[in-house]
Amino acid sequence: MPENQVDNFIYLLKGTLCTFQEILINLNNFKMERRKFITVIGATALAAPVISSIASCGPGNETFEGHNFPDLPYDFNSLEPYIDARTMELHYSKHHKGYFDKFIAAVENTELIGTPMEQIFAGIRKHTDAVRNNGGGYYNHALYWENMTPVRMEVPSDLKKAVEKDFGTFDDFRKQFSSAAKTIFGSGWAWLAINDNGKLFVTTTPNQDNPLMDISPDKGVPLLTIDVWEHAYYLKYQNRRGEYVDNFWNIINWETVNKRLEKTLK
Ligand code: MN3
Repeated sequence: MPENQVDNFIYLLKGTLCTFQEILINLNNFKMERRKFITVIGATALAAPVISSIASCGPGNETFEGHNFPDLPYDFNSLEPYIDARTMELHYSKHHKGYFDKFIAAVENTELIGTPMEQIFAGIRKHTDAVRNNGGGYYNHALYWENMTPVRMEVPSDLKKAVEKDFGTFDDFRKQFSSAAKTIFGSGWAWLAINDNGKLFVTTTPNQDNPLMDISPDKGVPLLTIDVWEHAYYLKYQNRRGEYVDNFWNIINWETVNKRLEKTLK
């Protein structure tokens, strides 16, 4: 029989679809949750998310007081031929997961573990480089996966109108966004965002920064983003970043972009 509650927990989970090894890996990833679980075992409010997180056993669904490693909303090969499956697999499972794990390690045992990302970014100048870089990497990639789709979409009319109001024509916006993405020096992100006055604008950020950060010269709420770090495209496109950026327009999830806009206008 199991000797303590953790062993008992593992023992009970042995019957799930996960292998025993996967459970151990997941438990290791959930060090903080496990401590809480032991402390409050029986308190279903906290135990339920832990159980559901561990029981899922795949990438995604890892939850730390509001910070979760999101599921990829489609398969690795779904964005082909524009983004290849191997790039997607490495980008999501290694790069994005790495940022998430390092972010959790940086905020574990601090008040930031329970703080929404937007709030952390609003005061990012007070925090460490580990929080800034890994928190940005965790958050930005989640937006990026969400704003892509294998299904070709039309731009919803409300979004189109909003873009035309601030950029003249949709094509002008497209040129500005593409040009920004193509000309970032080194690694970074291009954004369509909306500022406090409700004006849409295109901007870029270096490294893993984003427009929500207080150190960003152009502050706003992100609506659309493209990752132009080489790891996002190099396997397929090598040095041809421009081709990757041009192809990005085939896989933009305009419904998601429109929903983000609606949310900011509420
Ligand atoms: Mn990336």
